[in-house]
Formats: sequence, structure tokens, C-alpha cells
Amino acid sequence: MPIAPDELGPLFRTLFGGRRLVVVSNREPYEHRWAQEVGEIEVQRPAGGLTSALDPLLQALGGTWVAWGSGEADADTVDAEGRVRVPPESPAYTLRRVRLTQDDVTHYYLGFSNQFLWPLCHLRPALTRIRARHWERYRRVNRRFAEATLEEAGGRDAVVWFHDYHLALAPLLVRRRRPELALAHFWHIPFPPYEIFRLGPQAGDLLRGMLANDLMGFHLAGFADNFLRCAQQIAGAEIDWEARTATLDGHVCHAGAFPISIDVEQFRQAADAPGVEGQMERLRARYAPGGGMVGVGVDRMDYSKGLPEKLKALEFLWERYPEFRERFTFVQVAVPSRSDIEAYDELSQKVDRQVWEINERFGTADWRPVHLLKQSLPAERLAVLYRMADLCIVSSLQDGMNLVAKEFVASQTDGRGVLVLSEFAGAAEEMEGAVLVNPYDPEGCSLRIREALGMPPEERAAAMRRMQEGMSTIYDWMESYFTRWAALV
Ligand code: GDG
Repeated sequence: MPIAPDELGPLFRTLFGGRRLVVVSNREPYEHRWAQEVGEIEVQRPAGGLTSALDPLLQALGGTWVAWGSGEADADTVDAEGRVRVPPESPAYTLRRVRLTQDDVTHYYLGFSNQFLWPLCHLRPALTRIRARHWERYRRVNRRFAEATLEEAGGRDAVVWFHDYHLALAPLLVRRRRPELALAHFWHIPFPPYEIFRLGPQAGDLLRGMLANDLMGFHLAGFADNFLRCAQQIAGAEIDWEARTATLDGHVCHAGAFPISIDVEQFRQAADAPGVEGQMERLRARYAPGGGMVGVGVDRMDYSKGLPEKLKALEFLWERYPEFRERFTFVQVAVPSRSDIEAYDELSQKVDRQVWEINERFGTADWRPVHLLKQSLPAERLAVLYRMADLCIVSSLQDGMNLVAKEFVASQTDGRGVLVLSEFAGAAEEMEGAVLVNPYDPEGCSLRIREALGMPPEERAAAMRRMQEGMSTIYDWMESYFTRWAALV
């Protein structure tokens, strides 16, 4: 039985008693911005599955969230300590903002986090940029996050939950000052094998930071094992492979697999909302005016998502199997991301070029094979797009989980669509019923897309039902994480 969102607060209290929850992440759940009207400040909630799932829990528990104050009016809305009560309409918990300078953002965020750790963890060492300045800022900013966390924990017994690769060093800094606190970390991206992770000159420091947690969570057991092997080989930790623990300086860190999910009900309801049928018809009329099937892709414009590879596979499909020309149209949403980084800018240009070439080559006066939408759509529109689609292609070259795959399945309330999923996305370990592809092999991939498009309706419906029935929710994810963590502290 899936756990209901409002059962999580009571569960947390049962598991952790009166301990206070402090969540620490790079991204904040509420951002203040200057509105169009002069002098007015408005609040935005950055879209994201994790923030929208953790926010109600913090509201129920009244804890604290420590995050980078990235909004342009954030500094004008906090008190002298950098605190603001949220949500604005009915304040229930504290958001503690860590203020970063432009240099911090350049070197800690765009530099070390996204030009070193991100490519390294996604098995692209050639794309890493190693700079002393980046590392120096990463350390400094992690120290600031740790200080803010310690202040928020106060003299009380807190449970501190760190998120992601931006904050690998903070747990050790907190542990040194408050050894009795319960610390856990969830790593949202892949953790690479030893042979890759060791390429970073600071690998040992990063691992020592992470090993200070009681629990290091990853999406897959394979990532947890990679982490343990690195802890052993690089940091000299003692590993118990059966229990999946690493012991360093007398402290035991447990590593575990906790595959994340989405708010399934939210997507299902958005896909089934009144008026959706009409919206789907309008989408079909816009993208496939001559009829035929429609495929979708939804990705951040990131090299880990395999966009050029997906386009190459589609090009092979229309080239080798002309029966799909004018009978199969592809809509790719590619939200601009980290565009200050050269590799991302180059990728975006490459994708533009490929789409242009495909459309020139196969397009006709009445039909455009690929529609590229380089913009962010509201979540409800995404659900409609997912439900309308006959096919969704997730072509990640490497991905911790990939939530799009799960969102597509949750939104497929008619069970008509097929999920074509890269075997290198974490989601592939769970989604039995998906058509698995190797995005490095565009010809093979185009064959699989062809098979998927030809699948009889009953087969599609059965595969979709299997995936829908097997899918857990983000609330189940939190339940299993908290239960495991509470048993350790
Ligand atoms: C990291 C890991 C892991 C995309 N376009 C729009 C939009 N999105 C939303 C999707 C989805 C999210 O962005 C992307 O999630 P992914 O899981 O695909 O990837 P990352 O951003 O790389 O996230 C990943 C995840 O962390 C969670 O642990 O699964 O492996 O890399 O939710 O819907 N949302 C809206 N408009 C868009 O145009 N509203």
C-alpha cells in the first residue's frame, strides 16, 4: 500500500521522536523575485519533484530548510540571520538562506559542481574542468552551508538531511562539531566506478565528507557499491560488503539503494483533469495535422540526456523506414539549462542544427518531423503532452533515475503509449514493460523505436499497466529512507 503524503509527518515523529528535521540542499523551495510592478516582490516555487514533496512534510513538522538564496529579492525578505518563514500565505517552517556571491556561483556551482562533479559522475571525464579556484570555493561554500546548518540545529537534537553533489563536504564539517546529530545524504546523480572517481584530485576529501553521514543514499545498489569501493580504495575505509557499510575513524556509514519516484497521483490527476481531451486534440492538430502518431521527449538540455543520440536514431528511422514520414512526428521539450557553461551552449547549438537538418531533409509543406520546444512548460501541460503521446523516448547516456520516464507512465491514463527507455537510466532497473534501448547505437535504437511504434494496442496496454502497477511514489521513497535511517541512529 502506498503511503499517503499526510502520513509522513506522523511517521517521521514516530521514527525520530521529538528530533527536529533540517533539510539542506542547493536549491530552495521558495524564491523571492521583483515583480513587474515597481517595488513589488513575488514568490516563485521552483518546479521540481523533490521540493514539492518535501515542502508539505516540513510544513507538517515545522523544521528548517537550509538552501542557497538564489532569488534576486531573497536578501530583501530575510531577517538578519538569513531566515524567512514559509510558505508565505501560512508560515509553517523556516527557510534559512545561504547567500552566495557571483564568484561563489561561478566557482562552487557552475565550476566544481557542474563542470567537475557532474561530468565525472556521468562518466564524461573529458568534459571535466579541474581548477583550484573551483575547489577552493566549493570548500568555502560547503563550510557556509555547514555553519548555517549548525546554527539551525541549535542546541537541539536534529536530524539533518543533505541533498546532492553540491554538498559533499558539509556532513563532515557538521559531524566534527556535533558528533551526536543524525546525518544522512541523498546523492541524486550516478556514483561512478572507482576508475573514474579517482581521476579527481580531491576524491579523498569528497569521500571523507560523505562518509561522515550515517546513511548515504543512492538510486541504485550499483552506485552504492561504487561509492563503497571508492571509500575503500581511496579513503582507506573498512568495508563490510554484506551490510554495505564503510567504517572510517570509528564512524560507520551505511550505503543503500533508494530509487526515487514522483507524485504519481498528481500526474494522473493532471492528465485526467476536465478539459484535457480538448487540449490533446488541439496538440495533435498542431503537431500532427495530417494524423499519425506522436512521440515526445522531455529533458533538460544536458549532455547526459542523449539528445543528439535520440535525434540521430530518429533520423535513421525516417531514412530507413519511409513509411514513418508524415506518419510519425516527434515533439521534444528541451528546457535550457546551465547555459553559462560552454559544453551546454555547444550542445544546444548542435541540437538546433540537427533538428534543422532533419526537418530540411524529410519535412514537407504540411509536415515537420521534429518540433523542438526550448522552453519550460507548466507541469499540468506536461501531463497532457505525456497522455497525448503514443510514445516517449528517454535516451539518457547516463542518468541517476530519470523522473520523466515515471511521469510519462503515470500520465498514460489511456494506456496507449509506449515507453522507449535507455538502459543507462536508473529507471530501467524498475520499469518492466519499457522498450529498452542503447542510445550509443542509433541504428539499433531506431529499430527498437520502429518495433515500439508497431506494437499492437493490447500489448501496449498490458506493458503500460504492468509499469503503472509496479510504480511506487516519492512518498514511499521517503518512508523507506526514513525507516532505514531511524534504525541506524
Ligand atoms: C536529477 C538526476 C534524477 C523538464 N522539463 C520541464 C519540466 N521538467 C522536469 C521533468 C522532471 C525533471 O524536470 C527532470 O528530472 P530528471 O529525473 O529527468 O533529471 P534531472 O533534472 O537531471 O535530475 C536524475 C533526479 O535528479 C531526481 O533524483 O532522476 O537522474 O539527474 O521532473 O518533469 N518540468 C516542467 N516544465 C518543463 O518544461 N514543469
